[in-house]
Amino acid sequence: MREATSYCRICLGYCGVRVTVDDTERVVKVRGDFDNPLTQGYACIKGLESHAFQNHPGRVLHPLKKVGDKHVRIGLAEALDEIAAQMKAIIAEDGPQALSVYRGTGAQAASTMGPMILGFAKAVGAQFFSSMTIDQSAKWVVADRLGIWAAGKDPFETADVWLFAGANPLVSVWSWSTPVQNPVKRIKEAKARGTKIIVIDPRVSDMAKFADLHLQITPGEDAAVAAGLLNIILREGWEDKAFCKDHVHGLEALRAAVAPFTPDMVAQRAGITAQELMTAADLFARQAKRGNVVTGTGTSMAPNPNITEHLYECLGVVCGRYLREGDAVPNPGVLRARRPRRAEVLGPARGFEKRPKSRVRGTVQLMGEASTPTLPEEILTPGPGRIRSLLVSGGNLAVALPDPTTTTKAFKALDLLVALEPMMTETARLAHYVLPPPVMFERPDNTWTLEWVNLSTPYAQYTPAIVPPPKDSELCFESFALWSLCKRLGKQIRFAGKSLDMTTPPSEEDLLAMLVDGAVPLDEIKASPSGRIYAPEPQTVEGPGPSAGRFDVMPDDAAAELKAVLNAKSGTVSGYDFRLISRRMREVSNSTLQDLPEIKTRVPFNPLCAHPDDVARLGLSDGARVQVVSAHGRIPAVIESDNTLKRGVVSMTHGFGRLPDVKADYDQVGVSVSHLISLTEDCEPLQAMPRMSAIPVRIEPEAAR
Ligand SMILES: Nc1nc2c(c(=O)[nH]1)N[C@H]1C(S)=C(S)[C@@H](COP(=O)(O)OP(=O)(O)OC[C@H]3O[C@@H](n4cnc5c(=O)[nH]c(N)nc54)[C@H](O)[C@@H]3O)O[C@H]1N2
Ligand SMILES: Nc1nc2c(c(=O)[nH]1)N[C@H]1C(S)=C(S)[C@@H](COP(=O)(O)OP(=O)(O)OC[C@H]3O[C@@H](n4cnc5c(=O)[nH]c(N)nc54)[C@H](O)[C@@H]3O)O[C@H]1N2
Ligand code: SF4
Ligand SMILES: [Mo]
Repeated sequence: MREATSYCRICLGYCGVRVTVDDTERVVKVRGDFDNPLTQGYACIKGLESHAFQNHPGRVLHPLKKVGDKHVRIGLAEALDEIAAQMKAIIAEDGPQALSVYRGTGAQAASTMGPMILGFAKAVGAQFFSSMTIDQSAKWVVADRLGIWAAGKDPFETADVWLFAGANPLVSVWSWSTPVQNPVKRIKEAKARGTKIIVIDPRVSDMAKFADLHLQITPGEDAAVAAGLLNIILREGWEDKAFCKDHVHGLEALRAAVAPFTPDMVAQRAGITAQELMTAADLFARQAKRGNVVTGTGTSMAPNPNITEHLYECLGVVCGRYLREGDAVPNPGVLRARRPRRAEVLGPARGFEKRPKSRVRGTVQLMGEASTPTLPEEILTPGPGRIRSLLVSGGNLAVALPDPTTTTKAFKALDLLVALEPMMTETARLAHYVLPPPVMFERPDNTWTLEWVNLSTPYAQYTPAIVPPPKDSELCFESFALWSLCKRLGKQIRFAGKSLDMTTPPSEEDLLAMLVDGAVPLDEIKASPSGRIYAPEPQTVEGPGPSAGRFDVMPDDAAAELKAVLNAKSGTVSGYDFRLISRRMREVSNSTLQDLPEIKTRVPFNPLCAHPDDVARLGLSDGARVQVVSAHGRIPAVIESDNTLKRGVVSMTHGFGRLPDVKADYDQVGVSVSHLISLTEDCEPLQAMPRMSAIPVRIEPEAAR
């Protein structure tokens, strides 16, 4: 037995861990690393059980090829030859646009994966999809329409106030601008500093339990709530007038557009009191001088995500809640080179208008990516440009997408489906080839991804591979598979801004080293196995440059969307008296980890949670079997009382269940909520984001059928 130091990469908490390895070089135990200066011993159940993921009997240990209904072993080189030959044939017949790739959330488990997949797509000319456009695509729309503050938002660490809307980072351990490493500790520290926390969530979420003010709103009414907050702020004159004068365009148009959203009207729509809304506006804009808003999947999956996100962002804009000239940059960069931070707006690029639109629904590309919810339609719609091949890395798209019936049909219609995937997931089951990579403790890595996404502390960690791949396995890094396919296709792949040598495959260590261009040499980072908080040369925010732009707070398209919100009928839809909301569970990560023994004992399936009064109103009791019915589908569920929910709201976690054509018992594996969701109806028109929260449903007792 020996112990080694590493960090968990299941989510972006990147918790430092100590890993026990037995004499056969198997990881047998994982615990939090108290020497890690950032996460200080914290690790959640997922990380503590990650050895069971690595040692899972269902893990794929050899490349597989689908022959008939079965997957059989194939040598890696042979598999790569066959995949490349098929890609080549498809390109010859239909052009490279008939190829596509999808990067899932598993890409955060390996820093090299994301840039390599992008490099592959660019090299071969394949269409690029990612989980971002089935997750929080509204954020990209808003960056493109409203603009971005180049220096970044006010840091959480120095904020007087923070508003969380539709985000629960204490469970998701994910956020765009809040530190999430050891998140409960971070929130407690913030509260001790006097930071006021406002939470907008239909549920008394884990985050809401720490809130100074919680608006327990009716799901799907965030646009009205955010408009209502802006209306109060602008009416009372609580905006930062100097900031608006220098950096904002369209303030009067915004003022006029939000004016109809009076406190009484919003209160009625959102099921809160006018006083609560006014208190929130006062706390955010008048009492506090610094601090911003962070949204999550609760708002991006509910209806009208683009205007909702726009208005929540505008709260920070009109109050000028950004790093200003002379402010200290919290993390100038450790692994990543420092870049100038300017106190200026990068004006709205509206890039989505300039790029080609999708042939199937005219949906836009965001940041050059095609829209993931349109992928099944892209595959199933005949004609030039039809997608015939899909390579999935770090994703379980067959489960992640709405409407598993259509999605499965589409994936079966592909000429070529390749999964770079360690587990026999539902997507892997459909794949023509499965190429398994080494998992977490079998691979070296560094915290580059985290520093790129959101890390407010100048911290870095490197981990070597702690154990070799399992004996007699044939695994390959995603980077190797993608490089090898490019080589076979005669294409040059680029990574970290450089063209890779196409004669000798790059090692994972080479690629990791290529990512690092910061002030601290990689060797120095390697010398602190538990990670280290560095003290880089301080950096301050510079003044604006000559090409500074302005935030556009009410462009015509956003105004039209807000008008539609104003005119929309609120309240329940006839025949569907509940609203089903999305929510994440601590024990699983989307579709992963459900099968681990310890996790199974805790969450064997995904229950339907409802307020106890609603359970009683339905004449049911805990454990009763029900059917959840939407306009799109029906699923079985077991009901569970949960007094954190607002009355009339039910919640259920996604990522459970099997493919529609696999016989599976709900009690054993749960069920996919995605049967209740349509790929085509009720979608955001711009980027086709489906309505995946605040879904109108009814609950039928099982006996009624
Ligand atoms: N344990 C765990 N962690 C995860 C994941 C996981 O599956 N499990 N998934 C990862 C992924 S892929 C992502 S994108 C992130 C997401 O991270 P978050 O966005 O923080 O996701 P959730 O924890 O589901 O929190 C969403 C909150 O939105 C609320 N909500 C639902 N509908 C509405 C609404 O209409 N309005 C408002 N205001 N709130 C609403 C829900 O009650 C919930 O508290 O988490 C990541 N981390
Ligand atoms: N109904 C409903 N649907 C949803 C959501 C919802 O809230 N409700 N949430 C949406 C969101 S936010 C997202 S991001 C998507 C998630 O969509 P996906 O990212 O497609 O789904 P995951 O289940 O996170 O898949 C991650 C995969 O990565 C694999 N993996 C783990 N480690 C490695 C590794 O080292 N290398 C490789 N190559 N693979 C690895 C895992 O085994 C797993 O299969 O789902 C979306 N779908
Ligand atoms: S919070 Fe849990 S899953 Fe996320 S990195 Fe830490 S231990 Fe891993
Ligand atoms: Mo996500």
